[in-house]
Amino acid sequence: MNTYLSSVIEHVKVRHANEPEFVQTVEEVLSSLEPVVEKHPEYEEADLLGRMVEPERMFTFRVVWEDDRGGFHTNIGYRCQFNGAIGPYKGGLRFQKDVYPGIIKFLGFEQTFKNSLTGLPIGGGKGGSDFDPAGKSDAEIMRFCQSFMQALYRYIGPDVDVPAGDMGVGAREIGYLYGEYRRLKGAFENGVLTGKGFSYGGSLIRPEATGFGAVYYLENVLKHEGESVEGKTIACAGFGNVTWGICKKAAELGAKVVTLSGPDGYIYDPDGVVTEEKVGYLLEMRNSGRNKVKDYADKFGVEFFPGEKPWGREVDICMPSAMQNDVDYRQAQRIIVSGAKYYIEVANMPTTNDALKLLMSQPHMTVAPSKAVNAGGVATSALEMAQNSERLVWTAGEVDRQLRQIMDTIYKMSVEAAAQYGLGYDLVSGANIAGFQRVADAMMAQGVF
Ligand code: 2IT
Repeated sequence: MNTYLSSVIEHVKVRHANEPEFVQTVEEVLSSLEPVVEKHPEYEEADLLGRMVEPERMFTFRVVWEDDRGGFHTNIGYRCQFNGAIGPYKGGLRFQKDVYPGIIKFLGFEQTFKNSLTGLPIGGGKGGSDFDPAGKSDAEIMRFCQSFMQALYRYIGPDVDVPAGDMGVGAREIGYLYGEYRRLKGAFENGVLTGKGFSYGGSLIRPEATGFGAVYYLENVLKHEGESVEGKTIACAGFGNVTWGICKKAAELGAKVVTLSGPDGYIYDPDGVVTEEKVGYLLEMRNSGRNKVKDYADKFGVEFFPGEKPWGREVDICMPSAMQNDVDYRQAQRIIVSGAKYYIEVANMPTTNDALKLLMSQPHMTVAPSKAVNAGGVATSALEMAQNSERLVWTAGEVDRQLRQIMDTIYKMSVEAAAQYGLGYDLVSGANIAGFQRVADAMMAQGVF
């Protein structure tokens, strides 16, 4: 490997030795950039890569909240402002008990490339807390969000850093966070957060956008092979907001999602999660806070596989849409044997690096990377920001049209970037290169810091 690239990776491995997820994403992205770095010696002269792998800044703060019995609890909050070269920092907040700096950094790094791919003016950021929302009452969630924002508000703003939701943070949490921000600032600056409710500046289609965008991207992939979504079977993971959007759009286009998963196992529904009742039930499962996919099996009388993952089920398309490192080497082997032709990442970094390499080496398979496939979510967040700054509300049709166009462009840019560097039809490297290029140009133009 190029000596400059390998020295940057070595530095990251040493400096972030206790943050394996962050090291993993840096290795994956940087190894794609080899032909670019070879062609541009000026990047090494300006230590561009060495600068890109360090967040511009990162805050940690204490978040104390009171439970319903009057007990106090202390969590840690984070906000990582990873790269602001092409726009205000933008990215979600994750509330989950495993959150630690390595998770926030890997998500912030991925977000920088993803946001660049959207073609919109948004830099990369991410935040969250090790707060576990499971089993908390509505009042507890509200007090936690208020306390979290009391610390966060001084670091964010519509032109500075614009958080949104991620795992554990949906419209309810965004509402409480925004209410506290407004109270502290004494101003209706609703462009400070996205994923808001429609009544106070949220965008139509934002709830659906990540899942819809993933299916629009998939349509491009299938078209390339002379196929279409209609009639296809899809294995999904998780049952949250993103999976809900995929089920909804897939059903609309005549395809069916046949698996869902949760921390407790997975379900197999041969008829597909296609009816309004079934798709709607995913929202109920999420709102119940139980975090059990078995509830779906109980309600609709389908099979439940405790403690197992859906990978290896015979389907046309795998869309891991739950969380990072869901598919490891062994799961990837099962997918290959199952005969699935399309591996479309949806969750952020759902595949370990060795599993990703294995899948990409299969001549009968097409692999698409999450930073391109799930970019419709944040792209629609940027459309929400545009509406907020214009003091306008766009129709669902208008937002959906723009979302589709953005996804088509991301696909096309990825294909072209890989071809330009002689890599052939490689959607993974293409997305890394195309996302990198815009941030690199902006950083080179803005001087060394
Ligand atoms: O991973 C992601 O892109 C998100 N969680 C959405 C971020 C956003 O700002 O809408």
